[in-house]
Formats: sequence, C-alpha cells, structure tokens
Amino acid sequence: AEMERTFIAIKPDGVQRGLIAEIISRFERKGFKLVAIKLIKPSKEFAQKHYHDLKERPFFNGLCDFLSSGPVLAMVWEGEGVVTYGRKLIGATDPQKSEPGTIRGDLAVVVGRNIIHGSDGPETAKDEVNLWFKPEELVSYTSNAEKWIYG
Ligand code: YYY
Ligand code: MG
Repeated sequence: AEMERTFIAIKPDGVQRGLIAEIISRFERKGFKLVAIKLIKPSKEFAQKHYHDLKERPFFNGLCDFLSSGPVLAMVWEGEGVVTYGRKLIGATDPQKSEPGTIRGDLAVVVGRNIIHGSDGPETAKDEVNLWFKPEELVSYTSNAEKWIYG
C-alpha cells in the first residue's frame, strides 16, 4: 500500500525566526520520512491558489500577502497517519489555544503569525503536494530506520 503523505510548510515568520531546524527535527524524531523539500518565495497568485478555500474570509488578502512576503520552506512528509498526526504536532490554528508541546503552542503567539502550515485531510494533502511539487521532486527511498519505527 502507498504510504500516506502530507504537505507541510514553514511560513515566512518561521523561516525568518530561525525555526527551520527546530520544526524539521520534531517531524524527523517522531519517525516521519522527509520525501521532498525546497525553499521558495511564492507569488501572491500562488498564495491565493494555496489558500483558495479561504477566499471569502476577511483575513484572506492579508494572509496571502504574508505567505508571499518571504521564503517558505515547502516539504512533503510521509508516514502512517502523517496527515492527522502532523496536525497534532502543529497544534491548534490559534497559538493562544495550541497546547504546550505543539509547534505553535511552544513557538508562536498570534494566529496571523503561526509559523507553519499542514494539510488538514488526505484529499487536501494530495492537492497541496501537487500544487507545490512536481512528481519528480518527490524522492522515493527506503529509510534504514523504517524497520525500527514500524517493526
Ligand atoms: O489549517 P490552519 O493553518 O490551522 O488554519 P486555517 O483555518 O486553514 O487558516 C489558514 C491560516 O489563516 C491560519 O494558519 C492563519 C490564518 N488565519 C488568520 O489569520 N485568522 C483567522 N481567524 C484564521 C486563520
Ligand atoms: Mg488549513
């Protein structure tokens, strides 16, 4: 069976605050596998595509300006349950409500600067992986740790 994949992005605030290694290490130590990664500055049009579901919301324009304001670290992570558990590692959308121990709970304070994006479901994950990455950018490999992580 195909391993589940999710799209994770460190937003411009997380990149500028020097939190790349901290955030990647949480996914890596959990046992998820990195299969694609690139640093890119998305255009505003691209940000609007990424957040198209939110286009009626009052914060949509500011959100798209923000996402396109600086480098974003775009990634694809793979593993059993990675979509749902990735969201758990990230924490609630509003960092005031994120539990301590989560990425947003530990590292962010306000909703407009919550440092990280993660796909909210399996279908969204597929769409977002396809939006941000070409198929040849996804690297297929066997991790030596897999037999120790999955048994
Ligand atoms: O998936 P997630 O990022 O946790 O939240 P969404 O509801 O998809 O909203 C996307 C993005 O929009 C959120 O990470 C911050 C921003 N936002 C906001 O600025 N103000 C809100 N009231 C809700 C969301
Ligand atoms: Mg979302």
